[in-house]
Amino acid sequence: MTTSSIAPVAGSLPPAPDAKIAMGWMHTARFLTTAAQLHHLPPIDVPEIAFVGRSNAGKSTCINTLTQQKQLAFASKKPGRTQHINLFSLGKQGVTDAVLADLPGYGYAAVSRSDKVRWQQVMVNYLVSRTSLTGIVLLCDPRLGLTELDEALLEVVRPRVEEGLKFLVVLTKADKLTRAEQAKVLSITRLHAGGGEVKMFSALKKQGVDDVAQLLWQWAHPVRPAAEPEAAEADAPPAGADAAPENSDKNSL
Ligand SMILES: Nc1nc2c(ncn2[C@@H]2O[C@H](COP(=O)(O)OP(=O)(O)OP(=O)(O)O)[C@@H](O)[C@H]2O)c(=O)[nH]1
Ligand SMILES: [Mg+2]
Repeated sequence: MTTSSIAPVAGSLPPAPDAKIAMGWMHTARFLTTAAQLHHLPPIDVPEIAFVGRSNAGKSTCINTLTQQKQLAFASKKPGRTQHINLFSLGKQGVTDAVLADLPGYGYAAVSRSDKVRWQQVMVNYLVSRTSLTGIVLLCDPRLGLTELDEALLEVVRPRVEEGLKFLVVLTKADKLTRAEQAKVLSITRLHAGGGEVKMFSALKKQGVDDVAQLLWQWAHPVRPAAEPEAAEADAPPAGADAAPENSDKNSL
């Protein structure tokens, strides 16, 4: 394991919502679409949060646990279960205000070399160029720690994290570790994540679920900077002029 680190820039996050609000929001998740290629993904105009990590790390299970739905994402004992980018919409009253992306895992030995290379290219392109990508949740089995492949992913996303992309390391399967082991791996991973957020999580014991849900809610509902009075005045349309629509709908879901 190398000692590279990644430190997200401070963003303007709203105060953490009540856990019930965050979990209620998560529970609204519904399947949106699935795609094997980047260009098959629909453009979206709400924050997109991607779950990435080694095969079998627990990405799909984490999504099911957060959304309190047993089979929203395909989880399996067999590594390599998720083979497409699967998108899920979140939002009350059917109004999408965020999207979760479940990505295929990397590092699965039984995959052919050509499939590995193809998937690596899709994933790197996704991480580098997906404009709606607002946050990345890197899932990691704490018994393995951040592996070389995870470190390579950190390098790929580093420039975007430095520009404000949100980043969280979730250490899954915490139920496999004692409390003392959890404390140790948390502090080691925090060092590697260079001060970035790291959280312990167990789908089995429901550990860390509220915490992660609250953080993702914050990512998806950033505080909009208040317009400066002078700038606001200068930008104000002349009396009687029609206000421009706030959003063009060319990128809508
Ligand atoms: N004990 C325990 N097992 C877990 C936990 N989370 C996931 N697992 C198990 O880990 C295995 C892999 O889980 P998945 O959610 O399918 O992993 P994935 O990262 O989506 O895997 P790929 O789709 O292959 O990339 C399954 O057998 C899960 O039941 C957890 O918190 N505790
Ligand atoms: Mg999966």
